[in-house]
Amino acid sequence: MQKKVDKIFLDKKVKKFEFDQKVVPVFQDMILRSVPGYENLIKNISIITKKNVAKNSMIYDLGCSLGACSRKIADEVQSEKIKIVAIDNSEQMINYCHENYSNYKNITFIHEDINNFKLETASVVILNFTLQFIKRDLKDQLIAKIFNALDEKGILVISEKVISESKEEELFLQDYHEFFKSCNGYTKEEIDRKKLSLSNVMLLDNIKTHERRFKDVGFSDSCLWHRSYNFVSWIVRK
Ligand code: GEK
Repeated sequence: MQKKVDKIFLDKKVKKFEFDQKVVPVFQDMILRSVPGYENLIKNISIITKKNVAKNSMIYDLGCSLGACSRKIADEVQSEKIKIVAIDNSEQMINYCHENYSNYKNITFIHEDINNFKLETASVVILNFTLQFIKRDLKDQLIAKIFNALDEKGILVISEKVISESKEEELFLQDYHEFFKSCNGYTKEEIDRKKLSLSNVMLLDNIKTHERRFKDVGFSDSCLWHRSYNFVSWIVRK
């Protein structure tokens, strides 16, 4: 995995954020320095998957970026019987995966919009910080599609940055998150520029809205199993 340092927002010109050729080489550095608990999430998503994957069934990693979840699962489960399908609509991300991870024989990397992709029956579906990039009017139908694709005992593992219900908590957690980023070497200017670049691209909900959506599409229950500041993850059961 490449280890180039993310300097994208040292540039004063701010453009709408895209997962493009500039982001690919710095993506790992960017996500590690921006998402508190990321490594722990990846490790534990592989463990959660190992516990739930059914024999000969499909695992989907939707919005896979550079396939961190998929690769960790393939390493952890170590069975030729599992089939992981990792999908991203960034051509550059998927090209990188094709070029660098062809040794992962049970992962198929696909360039596609997950809103249009037809899912086959699966025992585990992962949305690790992907729903937050899906347009508001498409979020419900994506979660419903995942519900319909999961087998009887299937699970969705979903991680998201969330907003708070109260203004006070929102400011409090934002302050901690920005301090986390500054401790990881980002300047105030870089933090502000990235925030601007992500406005109207990263579309966040609060915890209640997510949990209501899981219920509304038919999931029986959701467990918030991980939280670091305003970054949370659920295991959602059919
Ligand atoms: C990880 N899960 O490292 N269809 C397919 N992919 C999409 C779509 C879409 N409609 N919209 C956005 N993406 C990864 C991290 S990053 C999260 C996920 C972040 C993709 C987008 O191209 C990007 O690669 C990914 O979702 C979100 O565990 O960078 O904060």
